[in-house]
Amino acid sequence: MRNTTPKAAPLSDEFAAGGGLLHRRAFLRSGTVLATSMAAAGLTMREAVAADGPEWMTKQGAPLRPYGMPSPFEKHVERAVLLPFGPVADGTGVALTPLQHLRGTITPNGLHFERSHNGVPQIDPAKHRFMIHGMVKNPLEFSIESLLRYPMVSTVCFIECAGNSFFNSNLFSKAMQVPVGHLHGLVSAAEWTGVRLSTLLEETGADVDAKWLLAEGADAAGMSRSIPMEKALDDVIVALYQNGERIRPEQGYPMRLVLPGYEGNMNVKWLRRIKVLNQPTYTKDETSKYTDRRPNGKSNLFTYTMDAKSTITHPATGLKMQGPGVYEISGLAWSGHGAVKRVEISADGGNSWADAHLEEPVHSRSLTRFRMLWNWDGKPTTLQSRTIDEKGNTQPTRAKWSRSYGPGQLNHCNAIQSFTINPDGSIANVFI
Ligand SMILES: Nc1nc2c(c(=O)[nH]1)N[C@H]1C(S)=C(S)[C@@H](COP(=O)(O)O)O[C@H]1N2
Ligand SMILES: [Mo]
Repeated sequence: MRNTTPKAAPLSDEFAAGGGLLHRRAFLRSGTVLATSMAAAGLTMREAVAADGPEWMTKQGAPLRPYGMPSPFEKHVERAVLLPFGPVADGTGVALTPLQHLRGTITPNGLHFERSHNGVPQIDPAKHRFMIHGMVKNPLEFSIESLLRYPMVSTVCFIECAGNSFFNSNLFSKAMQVPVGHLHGLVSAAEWTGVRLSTLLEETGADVDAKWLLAEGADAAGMSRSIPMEKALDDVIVALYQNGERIRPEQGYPMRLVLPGYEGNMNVKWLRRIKVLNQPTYTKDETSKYTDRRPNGKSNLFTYTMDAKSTITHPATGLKMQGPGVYEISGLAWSGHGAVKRVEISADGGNSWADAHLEEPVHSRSLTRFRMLWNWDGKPTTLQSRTIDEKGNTQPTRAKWSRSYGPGQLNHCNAIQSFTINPDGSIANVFI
């Protein structure tokens, strides 16, 4: 993020809301210059071009290689690995997407977040089998080779862990000062390609009163969840490809379920079987875990859809301001209910709001990039964003979200994220 000094102060009609939020046209009018002036460096353009080229123009570059890797100068761009039980259980935990270092809407495969309950199994695709059994007419076993012969579909969607944003949940009474990737990086988006689950269920056939499925993974956690038949027949994919290449081991190689919009936990990785049933199974992952505490002490079961949500990623914790001036605020918005319709930004702690620009295409149930121009006057300022999705869902303040659940509630936190920009350029996570 670079600061710029506008040549002209914004006109009053260029402000979109309080705290310095600007309409997009203000950037053009201000004649903002982001680059270094060559005149200031004492060079004419002719002298600068005639001077010796950079060092890397003087020798042959690195040889061609079979699989590309990021530049060594980007080493700091990596997932944050958090192991709640320490190194004794290093397959249990999360690896969070570094949102503060990414500017697009699709997560590179090496940076897709990971949530695993008992490590990543190394599965030989030649030996892997996927079964559909239970209340079906024709139980079937599929090899990867056979699955690759079915007609495929692709869906661009996010996967979000129900526990995403846990640092802002009722587990914490104080806002944690960690990068935005730690705060909200249990969400990633990819283009998933595979076979519709409905295509495979058509082949096995299902009894008329079969209303539920049990999906189980081939990891040491044997992670399993119940899935309503209605969702299975609607848009669930048995995915084999992630952004065009075969799914990464961390994401479920050689195959996983993708349930667009539903909580991450149900997207069973390393999928080995689906049992067709007439009732849910009440597995450990849908009873002791992934249930929601109500204020009255009871719990909600089967809260599938991930709510409308957003976070600013630039500027955000993990980054630093470069002085007063014009910045582009940018961030990510999403909703498990459908497409993001609007994103509003506030630069005065929620007193006034203005619509951000949404980057096209806006995919239903995927990450949408929003942008808004902002003139920071160098004073303490609190930035917020809130999504309004196509069904009218939006985000509560953190105080309201916190009250609507019981103590210790961790999952499904879609509270508005607030970042305070301090005069020294530091950025803080704050609870409002
Ligand atoms: N078999 C199996 N599937 C699993 C898990 C697991 O530990 N084992 N973790 C679940 C959880 S809690 C989430 S949030 C998503 C995470 O998917 P990702 O690691 O590809 O981001 O996978 C789900 N599927
Ligand atoms: Mo999760």
